[in-house]
Amino acid sequence: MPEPSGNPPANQCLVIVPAYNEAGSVGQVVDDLRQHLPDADVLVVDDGSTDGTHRSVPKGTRVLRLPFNLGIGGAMQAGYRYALIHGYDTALQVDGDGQHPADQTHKLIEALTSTDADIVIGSRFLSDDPNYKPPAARAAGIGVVRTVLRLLSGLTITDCTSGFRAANRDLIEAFAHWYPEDYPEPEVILLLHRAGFKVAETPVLMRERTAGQTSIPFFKGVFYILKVSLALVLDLARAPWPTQKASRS
Ligand SMILES: Nc1nc2c(ncn2[C@@H]2O[C@H](COP(=O)(O)OP(=O)(O)OP(=O)(O)O)[C@@H](O)[C@H]2O)c(=O)[nH]1
Ligand SMILES: [Mg+2]
Repeated sequence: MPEPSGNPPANQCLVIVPAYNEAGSVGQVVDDLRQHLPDADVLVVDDGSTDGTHRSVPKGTRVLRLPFNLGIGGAMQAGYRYALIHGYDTALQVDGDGQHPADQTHKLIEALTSTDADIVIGSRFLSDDPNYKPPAARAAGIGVVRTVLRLLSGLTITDCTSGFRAANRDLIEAFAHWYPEDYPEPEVILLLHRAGFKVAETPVLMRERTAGQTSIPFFKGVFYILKVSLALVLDLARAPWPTQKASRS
């Protein structure tokens, strides 16, 4: 892809919607985003879907169709690459399965712009929501990853697997060049923290995916926990990434 050029528009926000076989939900996700964030642009990253996801995206919405399935990390990196090239200042991540209500996006943006955080993560565990609780096995798995992350970094991020996030321009630049693969969300937190970036959380409401299949059934969930925990330990051996914040400012 070409490097950024020209004079990009200032103060713009891109909502990146990763979608893999989300034909049943992505249309509503985009409509809701347009209603609640009329000034933001929306980019659906169709990650090699085989169910015609791109045809369910409302007309006039940007769609980046990847020729084959890269996985969530590759899909996110592609979205951030788009954000960098087109000069966006803020990027939001909103899943294409309907779990992240558009009316909660303001909380992320507010937390990002009113604090010194470089990335804000929407946490379902910080909000007292009578209508939605993640399944017990999923909550327990997230608890294990949270504990590993805390032991390795000292950081407590309650919803460390949440993909509902807002990132600033520095991180758009960093993520455009590299993003962890496979189950990337907890690794991103550890790597950013080690590099001196500020990771914050804010309470949000979430809900069940509105259509489609979970990608993490029980046994895959156990594998996920082991794999992510090992990846986090190995990340301690990496050079801090992205380029340390102190040397950028
Ligand atoms: N699973 C999976 N999701 C992808 C991929 N590429 C993009 N995505 C999107 O990434 C988002 C998060 O994936 P989900 O499968 O919803 O993961 P999750 O929210 O942790 O788990 P459940 O919603 O409970 O299944 C969704 O919008 C997916 O459509 C991929 O290769 N695999
Ligand atoms: Mg989901």
